This record gives sequence, structure tokens and C-alpha cells, in this order.
Amino acid sequence: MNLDELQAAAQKELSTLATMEQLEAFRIKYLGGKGLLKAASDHLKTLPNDQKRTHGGKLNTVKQAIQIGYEEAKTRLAGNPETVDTRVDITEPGRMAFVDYHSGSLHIVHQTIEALTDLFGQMGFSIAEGPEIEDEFHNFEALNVPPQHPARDPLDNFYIQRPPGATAYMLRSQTSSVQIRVLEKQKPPIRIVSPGRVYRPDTVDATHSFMFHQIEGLVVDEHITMIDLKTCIDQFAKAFFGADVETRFRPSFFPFTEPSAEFDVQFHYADGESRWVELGGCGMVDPNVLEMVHVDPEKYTGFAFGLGVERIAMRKHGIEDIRLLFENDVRFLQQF
Ligand code: FA5
Repeated sequence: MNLDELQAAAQKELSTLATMEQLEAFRIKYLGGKGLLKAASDHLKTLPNDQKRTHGGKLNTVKQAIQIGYEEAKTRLAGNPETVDTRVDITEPGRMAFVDYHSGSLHIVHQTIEALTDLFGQMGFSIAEGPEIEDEFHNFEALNVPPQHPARDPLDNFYIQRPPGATAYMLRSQTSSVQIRVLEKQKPPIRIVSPGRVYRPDTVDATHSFMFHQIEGLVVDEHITMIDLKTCIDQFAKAFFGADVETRFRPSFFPFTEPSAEFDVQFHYADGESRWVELGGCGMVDPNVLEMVHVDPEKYTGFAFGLGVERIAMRKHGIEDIRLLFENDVRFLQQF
């Protein structure tokens, strides 16, 4: 078959194609790897050089015409509902195109903060915020920690380098600084919680990090007593960890509360064991602190507490090492 005959035969067949199967048969016959155009092209290679050029040009034109005719027929048949199988195979597995996209979620520490602030919200607390870069007045002085107090040792705090004589700034070592910021702005009654990061140059181990999160609580009003504090901590622990946990106070010392306590929660484990775990510090707001912010300690009393968020998240989810929370290994994080 010469090239003109080939083109004419193809054109004729194209005009009669009525189904996708016929179109595919046409493609294989003319355009396929063992098709007629391939045979024509093989034949071309056998021709003497002077004929190659003229036949080559002609072959290209025919090839293009058949290719275009094929594409047109394909478009025509694809648009015709009778030629396309429109039935849906409901047993076919879903497309996996999105398999590499993982939806993100909040970090476990932030989930814990949200759960805790939600809970305290239900108990009538609102949320207050304070700066992470804090001055010594709010982090120490107003909290009854005078200049020579050992807690202010530069080895135990992250101070920010400043010119001599300039106000000293530091990365806050406790969210208790927010107690002062709130009392400066707001008159009692006060009932706030304040979550946020704190920084201490502690040696890192399974339960210590140099950056961690605390939630501070502060209640100041008339007639607030230690019973309110104890009830608040106990209700929080039972609501967060389960009705069967017990709480206890141990005498402790903080310069800004008097009396002060550390509070523990007793967890009951599946193997029958129970253990007391320290969750934070608390106490009755020291009258000196109230005076410092011009709140009358004869009229108002208050309580405060500070919780370690990482320790709470670890307890809640059975995480043994605080470092896992900061290594950002997705295999660990995606479990929560
Ligand atoms: C305080 O920081 C007091 N401001 C708490 C307070 C507030 C007392 C209000 C009274 C009234 P303490 O240093 O114990 O206290 O820290 C509180 C909690 O933070 C600890 O119980 C612990 O859960 C957590 N914590 C302390 N140091 C670290 C650390 N390096 N890494 C992780 N968590 C820590």
C-alpha cells in the first residue's frame, strides 16, 4: 500500500468509528508499535538515499494527518455518553492520591493546655496572659523575693544581657509573674488562670526541661480561705484525671504564699499499685504581695497555684520521658 492509499484507508475507517473499542483497534492498526505507519517507516529505511528525503516528508505528513484524525475521533467518542461506560464500580478501592498528605494536629502540650484551660473555664476562671520576657519586679520583687534572695541567682535564671544600670530583664522562671500583672490592672474579685512558657537552666533529664509550660491560677476576693484552695485543686484533679484519684497537700515554702503547699495526686494503676505524684505548688497569697499591688490585705484574701503542664501531660498519657515532648519525632507526636 502506498502512502496515499494508506492515508485514504485510515480516513475512511476514522469516519466509521462508533465505539471506544473500535477506536483502540484503529490506534493499534495504524499508530501502534507494530502498526502500518511503523511498517511504512521501516520500509523507508530500506530506500536509496535520494528517495528517502521525498518519501520521509510525505510519511510525516500522512502520520500527522492520521494522528490528528485519531485525536478528533477520540474527542468525539468521549463526548458521546453511549460510547462511554458511565457505570460506577462501587467495589473499586478509593483513589490513593492523597495518601502522602497527613493532617496535622495540635502538639500534645497544647492539647493539654487547652483541656486544662477549658476545665478551669467551666470552674469560672478566665484566661490572662503575661510576657515571657519579664522584668525582675514582676518575676521576683513583687512576689516577695527581695534582691539578695538565692532564687535570683544568675546561675538559676536566664537573665538578658543589658548595659550596667539598665532595668534587668529575664526569661520568666514562673508564670507567677502574671499574678502581679493581673493584680496591677484588675481589682478583686479575681479568678484567672494563665498558661505559658517558663525558662530555667535546669539540667535536662526525664522529668526536667530548660523550657516548659506552667498554668498559674489566682483567686482573690473577700473571705477566700484555704478550704477554697483545697476544694479547687481536688475538683480539678478529679475532673481531669478521673473521679477515683485522691489529692493531698504537703507543707512547702514559696515566698509569695503563706501558708504554702505542694499538691500531689494519687493515681491507681492497673496492677493494683497506687503512687503519689507531685503536680504543682500552691498556697494563700502572702499579704505582702497584695500590699505591693495596693490591694487591701485586711479586706481581701486569695489563693494561687502553679501546675507543670508537661508533667500533667506525661501523667495523663503514660509518657515516661519529658524529652519526647520536645524532640518533634512525628512517629511519637502523631499518637496524640
Ligand atoms: C513554682 O514555679 C511556683 N511558681 C508555683 C506556685 C504558684 C506556688 C503559685 C504557689 C503559688 P515550682 O518551682 O515547684 O513552683 O514549679 C511548679 C511545677 O512546675 C512543678 O511542680 C513541676 O510540675 C513543674 N516544673 C518545675 N521545674 C520543671 C522543669 N525543669 N521541667 C519541667 N517541669 C518543671
